[in-house]
Amino acid sequence: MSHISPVLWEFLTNWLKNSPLFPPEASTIAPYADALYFFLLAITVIGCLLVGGLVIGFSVRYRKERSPEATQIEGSTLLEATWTLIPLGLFLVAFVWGALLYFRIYNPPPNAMQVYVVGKQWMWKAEHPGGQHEIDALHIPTGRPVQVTLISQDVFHSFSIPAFRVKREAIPGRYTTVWFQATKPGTYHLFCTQYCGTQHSGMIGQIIAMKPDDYRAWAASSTSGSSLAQNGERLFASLGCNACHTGSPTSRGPNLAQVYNTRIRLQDGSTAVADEAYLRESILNPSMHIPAGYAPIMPTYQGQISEDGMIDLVEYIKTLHSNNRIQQTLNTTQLSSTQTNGVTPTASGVVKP
Ligand code: HEC
Ligand SMILES: [Cu+2]
Repeated sequence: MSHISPVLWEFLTNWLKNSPLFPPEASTIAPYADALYFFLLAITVIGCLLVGGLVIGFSVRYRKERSPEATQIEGSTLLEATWTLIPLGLFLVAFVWGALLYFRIYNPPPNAMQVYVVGKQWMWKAEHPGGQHEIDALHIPTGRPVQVTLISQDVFHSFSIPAFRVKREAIPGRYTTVWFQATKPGTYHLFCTQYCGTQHSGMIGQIIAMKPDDYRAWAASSTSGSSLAQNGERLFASLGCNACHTGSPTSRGPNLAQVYNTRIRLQDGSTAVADEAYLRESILNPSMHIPAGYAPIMPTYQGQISEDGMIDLVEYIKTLHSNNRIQQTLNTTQLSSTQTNGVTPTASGVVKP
């Protein structure tokens, strides 16, 4: 490695980055992912040249005419230690470097803007808390961390944005998340990178990264008129959830206000954190975790609520007097509440029989 001067290194990596082989580096994580990638690429190329060069060099140098008698060597501790310790060092560097990058990629900043994306054969449906819905497209502001919560409505899909160097599986029945921060305005590819049926190759879309002002203008002009939480509130009423979750101390179901992200004490003595997954499970499979002090009387809503509807409900429960993350939802909700005047959207999200 030390043989490669920084200038040559710079030249080579820049040349590769500008070649059509490489997607643009358009997120904060991209240069870090590429640095590790180039390091691995360099080690591979150098290792390959070294071994190949030695094989050829030794074959010429010790060819039969010059050394008819091969000498048997019974091992050399120095040589063996060298070829063990150098690769060990290189692998450990790759491991530590990779682990640090992994934590960076997997830990979203707490102030990340929230977006939901539902994968289904064969499209991506994006839903912003402010009520903007998009198909095969996702508008985001630059310079701000965005956390995408993914779920699939049917089979496994994979949400991949090469220009941001991020990719995460969209799994049926489970929320997964991925975050990124776009650095350059532009339109980037969104791919499904998990074979998901005959039209898998058509499951593509666009990520439109916009300057914050442009994004705000887009969000204001594209809202459906009601936020996810407002949709959720309507769904909550139309499904009769409020019959048991009235919020009063005598109500049959637990109070859902401020329940989000708190630790719930369960009947069996264990505890669980009421995150998105817990809320989703509680609605689809209420008997799975029963909070202490309540009878297991809640009916299951399995098969009655679409994934979009689930997101609305979860988003509603999240914003029920919760001080956590409410700010972001408010930010986007305010945008839409100015548009709501006179519009009476109907409850969606219920699976029609
Ligand atoms: C028949 C009364 C009843 C209805 C209707 C009902 N629930 Fe429940 N709910 C309960 C009870 C009782 C519990 C606690 C015991 C359990 O989980 O089974 C509960 C638990 C929950 C929890 C977990 C709360 C916690 O603190 O752990 C959530 C979330 C929830 N319900 C949401 C809903 C939603 C959303 C609906 C409508 C789609 C709904 N419930 C309809 C009675 C009801
Ligand atoms: Cu797919």
